[in-house]
Amino acid sequence: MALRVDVITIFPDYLAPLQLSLLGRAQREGLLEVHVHDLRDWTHDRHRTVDDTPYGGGAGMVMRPEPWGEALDEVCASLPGRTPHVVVPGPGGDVFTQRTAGTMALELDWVVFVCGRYEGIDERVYLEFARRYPLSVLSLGDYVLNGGEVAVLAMTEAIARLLPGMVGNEASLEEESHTGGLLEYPVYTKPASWRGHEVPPVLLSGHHGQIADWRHQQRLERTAARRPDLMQRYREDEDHGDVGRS
Ligand code: JB8
Repeated sequence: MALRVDVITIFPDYLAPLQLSLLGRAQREGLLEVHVHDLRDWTHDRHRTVDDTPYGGGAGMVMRPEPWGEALDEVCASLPGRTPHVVVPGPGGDVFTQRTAGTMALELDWVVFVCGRYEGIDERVYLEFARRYPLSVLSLGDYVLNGGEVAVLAMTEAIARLLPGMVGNEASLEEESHTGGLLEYPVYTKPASWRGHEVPPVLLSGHHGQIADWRHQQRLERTAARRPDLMQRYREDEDHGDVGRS
């Protein structure tokens, strides 16, 4: 069954990239089905208002609960017999990692993304829909976007490339076995000399054992230099995420 993704947003055009490249191909091949909805379709006033001033005062505007309530009622009931996982991108959520992407690709058949804007969505929308559906607030990392749309693009791409049946992902869906818990080694192509920068000679040597050793050493050095957090986990993890050899 294809992964169904619904996105509710006030900027449907922002999600146009979901039709391109890998995500477009996944849809054409029947592995993914994306439906983007305009939240304003669930307003009833002539100005299609989705925001209002915050109770208690303060800067900015808050998304009104009624359009979200009606939108989620309808979208979440649109596939009889299936239950959506509601995902709200937000800087206060659990961090979305490669493991999150892999778990979602493997275990979910329907994700409804809720894209907030302004100062956020009235808190009662979370309470209402968390009571009715599995609901996660997920953050891309410790920085702030203007809304959830860019996070939905990132999460959907990260998930879709791990879907069973996508070419090139026959390797495990586990982060550890995908990356080995280390950063990647540097890659080069022709020409062997470019603007005075030479490709490391070992890569031209044809000695496959030496090349593998050099690449592994590069991964260790880069990870130690750039991501001491990953390096510490790598040192602590006895089997370095190896698969299946007992
Ligand atoms: C208003 O940084 B974020 C993010 C920021 C937002 C909203 C949603 C997500 C809504 N600001 O992930």
